[in-house]
Amino acid sequence: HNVGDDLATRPKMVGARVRRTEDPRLLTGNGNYVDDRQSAGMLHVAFRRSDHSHARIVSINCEAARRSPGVIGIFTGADLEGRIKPLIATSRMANYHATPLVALAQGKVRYVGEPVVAVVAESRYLAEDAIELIEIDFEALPVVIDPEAAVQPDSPLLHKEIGTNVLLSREFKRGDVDAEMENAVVRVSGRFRMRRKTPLAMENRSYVAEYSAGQDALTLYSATQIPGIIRDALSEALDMPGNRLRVIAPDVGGGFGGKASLYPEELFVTFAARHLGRAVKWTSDRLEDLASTSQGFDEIIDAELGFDKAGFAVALRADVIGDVGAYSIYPWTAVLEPVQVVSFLPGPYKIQHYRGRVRGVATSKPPMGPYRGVGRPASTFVTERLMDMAARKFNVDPKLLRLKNMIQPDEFPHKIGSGIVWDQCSFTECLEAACERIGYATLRERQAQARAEGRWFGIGMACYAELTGIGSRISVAPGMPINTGTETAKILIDSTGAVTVAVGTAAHGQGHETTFAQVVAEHLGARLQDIRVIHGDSAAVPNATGSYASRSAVLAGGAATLAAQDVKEKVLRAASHLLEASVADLTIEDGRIAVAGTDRAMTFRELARAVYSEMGRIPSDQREELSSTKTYDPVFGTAATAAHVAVLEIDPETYQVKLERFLVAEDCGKLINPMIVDGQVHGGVAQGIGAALYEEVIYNDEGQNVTASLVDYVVPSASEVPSIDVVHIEAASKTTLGGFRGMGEGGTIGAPAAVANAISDALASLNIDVFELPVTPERLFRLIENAKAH
Ligand code: MCN
Ligand code: SMO
Repeated sequence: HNVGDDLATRPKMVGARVRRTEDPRLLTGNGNYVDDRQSAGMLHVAFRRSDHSHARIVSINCEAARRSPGVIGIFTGADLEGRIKPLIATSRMANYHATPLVALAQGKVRYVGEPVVAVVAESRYLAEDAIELIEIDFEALPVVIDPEAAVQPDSPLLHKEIGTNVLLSREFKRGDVDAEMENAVVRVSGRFRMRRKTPLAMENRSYVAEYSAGQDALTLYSATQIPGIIRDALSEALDMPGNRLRVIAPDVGGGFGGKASLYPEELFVTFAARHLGRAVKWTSDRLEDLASTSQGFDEIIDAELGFDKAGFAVALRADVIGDVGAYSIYPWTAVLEPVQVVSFLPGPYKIQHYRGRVRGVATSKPPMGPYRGVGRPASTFVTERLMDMAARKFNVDPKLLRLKNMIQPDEFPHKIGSGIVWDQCSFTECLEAACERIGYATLRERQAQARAEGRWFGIGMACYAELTGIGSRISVAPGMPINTGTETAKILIDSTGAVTVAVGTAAHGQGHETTFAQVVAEHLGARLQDIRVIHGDSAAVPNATGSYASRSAVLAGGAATLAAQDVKEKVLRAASHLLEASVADLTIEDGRIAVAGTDRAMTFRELARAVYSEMGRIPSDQREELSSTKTYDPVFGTAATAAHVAVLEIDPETYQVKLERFLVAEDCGKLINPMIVDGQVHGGVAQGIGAALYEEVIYNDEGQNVTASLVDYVVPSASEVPSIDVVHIEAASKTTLGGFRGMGEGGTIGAPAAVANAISDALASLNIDVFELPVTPERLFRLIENAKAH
C-alpha cells in the first residue's frame, strides 16, 4: 500500500515526493511575516486589557495617558460605537444565542485579557508606557468559571440580556437508547474530561493595516488562516466595498485553528489605519497570545456504551458540557467545537441506538474557537477509551472488538447515529495495516514478558473518521454568515510562458505552494519550476475563504484541477493553429507542446509569445487569454480515516511516561505529496501527544490564567515525541474531484486517545483507567497512588 512502491506506474506529479518549494525560503530566514513589514510613518498599538474576569467598567480615565510622549490616539469601546459595526456569528441552530463581536469592551468585561482600551503611538514602547497611565475603575461582578456551576439556574450570568449561560444546546437521537442500554449485557461508562488547550503557534498573532487616503483603500496584512473571510467581515464591519479592502496573509508561522477567526485587535488595527490615515501595526507578545487567542477542547463528557452478549455495541449515550468561554467566536460560533463532539462520538462503529446531548456554556475565559481536530480529539478519546474498557470486560483483544464493531468495507455509505454519512472508508483496512506494520502480536508477547517482570508496558490504539473537504451542502457551521463550501482557483499563463496559480486558501505550514503546483503541473503539463502559487491574498481570486477544516487539498486542489484542465484546452487550441495540427494530435508534457509522431514542438514560452505578441499568427476572433478561473464545490465532502497505535512504558519509580513508538495508518485518499502528508501527520501527532500528556490552560477560581507563559503551558519538544511511522492506505475518494481526502488535522484526532489507552493498558494491573486529559505527571501520580492505596 505504500505510495512510493508504485510511483513508476503513476502520473508524474500527483503522488510524487516533491520537496517543499517553500522550505529554502523559510529555512534560510527569508520568510516574510506580518511583523517584518515596515512602512513609512507606521504607528503602533498597545492594548490595555482587563485584569478582571467579570466586571462592569465604571469609568476610564485616559487623561495622563493622552499627555504621554508619542501618543497619537486613545480609544475605548464607547469611542468605537457607530464606527465599527458589531459582527454577529449567526447560526441556523435552534437554542443558540449569538454574542456580538466588538473591538473593545463595551460596558463590561468577561475575561482576563479582553481588550478594553487601545493606545496608538509612534512606537510600541511609547504605546506600552501610555497604557500604564490609564486608570480603569472596575466594579467586580461574580465570576463564572466552572461550566457545571454556570448551567445552574442560580448561577450569575455573563450575558444578562441572553438570560442564561447556556449559549447552545442540542440533542442527536436515533433509536431507543435507554431501552437498549437496559438490555445490554456489558456496559462501560465514565465521566471524561478534556482540559482546555491553546492552539499554540510559533508566530504570535500580528496585524498591519495600511491605508491609502487617495484611493480610500485599506490593505490588512494579517497572520491569519482566513484572509478571504476577514476581508468579507471587514467589509461589513467598516462598511467598505470589498474592492477597496484587501487582506493578505503573507508567510504565517502556524495557526492550528487559533488564526482561523476574526479578532478584536484585527478589527481595531484596520479601523485605526483608516481613521488616522497611517499604517498601524500590532504584534502580540506571548503573554497576550496565551491570554487572548481563542482556546480549544474543553469538555466534560458523561458517556456510556452498551454491548450485547455477542460483543456488538448496541447503544451509546452521552451528555456533553462544553466550556465555550465568554463569547461566541466569529464566524464559526460557539457551536463549532462542542457540537462536533456529539456529532462524532459514534465514530467508525455501527451503533444503532444513540443519544448525544450537548450544552455549550459561557464562562469568563477567552472564547473557545477551532483547534486542530475540532471536537474529534475529545469524541475519539471517549469512544476509544470505552472500547478498551469493554474489551477488558469481555476479556478480548481490543483490536478484535474494534474490528467486529466497525462498519465493514461493504457497508458504505453508512449513516451514524448523529446523522453524519461516511462515504467509503478504510476503517478495518487502517487498523489491520497499523497492527501488521507495528508487529502487534509480537508487541503483546513483549508486554506479557514485561508484565512478568513487573514493568508497566502499554499498547494503545485509536481509530476514527473525520469529515473533510466539506462542500456547500454541509457547511462547517450551518447558517453562519459566510459560505465556506467552495473555493476558487485562477490560472494564468503570462507572456513569458510562466504559470501563475492563485487560490483562495491560505497555507500557514501545509506546503500548498508545492502541492498545488504539483496538481497544476499534472493537469496542465507545465514544468514545476514554471509554476508559482499565490495564496492568502483576498484580491487574487473573486471569492476566497482560507485554510481550515482540512479542506484545501479537496477544495483548492479541485478548483486548481478544473482551471488547469480548462487552460490546457486553450493551450491546445492555440498550439493547433501555431503547429498546424489538430488538437487530437497534440501532447503536452514538461512545458512543451508537441505534434505526436513528428519533431514539431514548441515551449510554453514560445506559445505565449505568439498568443500575446504575434498578432497575425492566430485569427483574432480565436485568440484567447491563456487563463481560467474555476470554483469547485464538493457539495458534501469526504471522510478520512486512520488508526493510531502508541507504545509506551511507565517508569515504576518516577512514573515518567516514555513513548517508545507511534504508528499511524491513514487513508487520505489519493495522495498529492506523500512526504507532505507524512509531515502533517508527524506535526498533528505531536500536538495530540501534547493534548494527552502536557498541555492545559488553567484558570484559577478568580478566572486568572495561571499558565500564561511557556514555562507553565508545556508543549512537547523533539525529545518527548518519538519517531512516528506513517502507513498510507490510498483509497481514492469517489465523492471528490481527484479522489483527495483532507488530512491536516488527523494526527491530533487519534493521538490523545491512543496515548490514554496505552497508559491505561500499561497500568491494567492497578485497574487504572484514564478519564482525564492531559495525564500530567501530577495526575498520573495521583492515579497511581490512589490505586495503590485501594
Ligand atoms: N495533502 C496531500 N494529499 C492529500 C491530502 C492533503 O498531499 N490527499 C496535502 C495538501 O495538499 C496540503 C496538506 O497535505 O499541502 C494538508 O492538506 P489538507 O488536509 O487539505 O489541510 P489544509 O491544507 O486545509 O490545512 C488545514 C489543516 C488544519 S484545519 C489545521 S488546524 C492545521 C493543519 O492543517 N494547522 C497547521 N496542519 C498544519 N500544519 C502546520 N504546519 N501548521 C498549522 O497551523
Ligand atoms: S482547527 Mo483547523 O484551522 O480547522
